[in-house]
Amino acid sequence: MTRITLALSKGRIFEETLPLLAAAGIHPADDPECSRKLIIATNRPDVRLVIVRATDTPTYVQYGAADLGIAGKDVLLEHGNAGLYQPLDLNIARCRLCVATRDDFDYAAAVRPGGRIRVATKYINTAKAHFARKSMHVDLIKLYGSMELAPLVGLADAIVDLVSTGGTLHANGLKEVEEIMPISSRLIVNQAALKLKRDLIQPLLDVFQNAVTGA
Ligand code: PRT
Ligand code: MG
Repeated sequence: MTRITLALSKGRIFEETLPLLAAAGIHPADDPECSRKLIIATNRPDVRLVIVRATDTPTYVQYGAADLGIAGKDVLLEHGNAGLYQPLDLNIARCRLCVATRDDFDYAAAVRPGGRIRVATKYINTAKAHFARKSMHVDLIKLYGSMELAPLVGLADAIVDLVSTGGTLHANGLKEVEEIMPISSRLIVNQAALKLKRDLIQPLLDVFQNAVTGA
């Protein structure tokens, strides 16, 4: 039997994907928030889910360990598009990628062409490109989480991070000084799988497309 594997991260992407799966008649057998299983069966014997770290989703799909996946544009920009077909913006897990500083930092004075700024982020490639467009020198410091701490303890002048409600920035005395881009999650498909398993994958793409456009 031909079978397809969909890679998802638990948390907001899993939660917001459930209605799309339901529209395709696919219902997971376990909830990854409760179960420790990493491979989750569904009501359809030819569809299974694998639960991966959000930043690892493109890697599983690129190598064909998963046929499809759902990942944030933030993650995809850092990963690159090698081996991935990106047919659909699912418009879920929306937020924005921003520059933020301490409330008392003069960002307007810092962002002049030729200026220099120290930025902590997990989005090194995207941040580098952003400040290069502004003709600024940037010293980038790679972090893996809790970026909001960096400006508070003098590790960096600014952070590049995702903002949704703004509550985390506010709680830490930070302010959003620039939006880099809006972010949502995209469906990604392994290019070889799309050719070899088209009869299983294409109907899923069609249902997702209709669910997204409200058709
Ligand atoms: O959490 P973990 O370290 O395991 O991994 P992850 O953060 O990579 O995964 P997850 O599940 O938290 O995020 C998966 C995807 O959801 C991201 O790649 C984004 O595309 C998307 N997304 C949408 C968000 C947010 N909204 C979001 N608000 N990802 C993270 N956040 C964080 C943000 O980094 C900040 O720390 O939430 C905090 C800000 O939220 P507000 O509401 O206080 O502004
Ligand atoms: Mg997170």
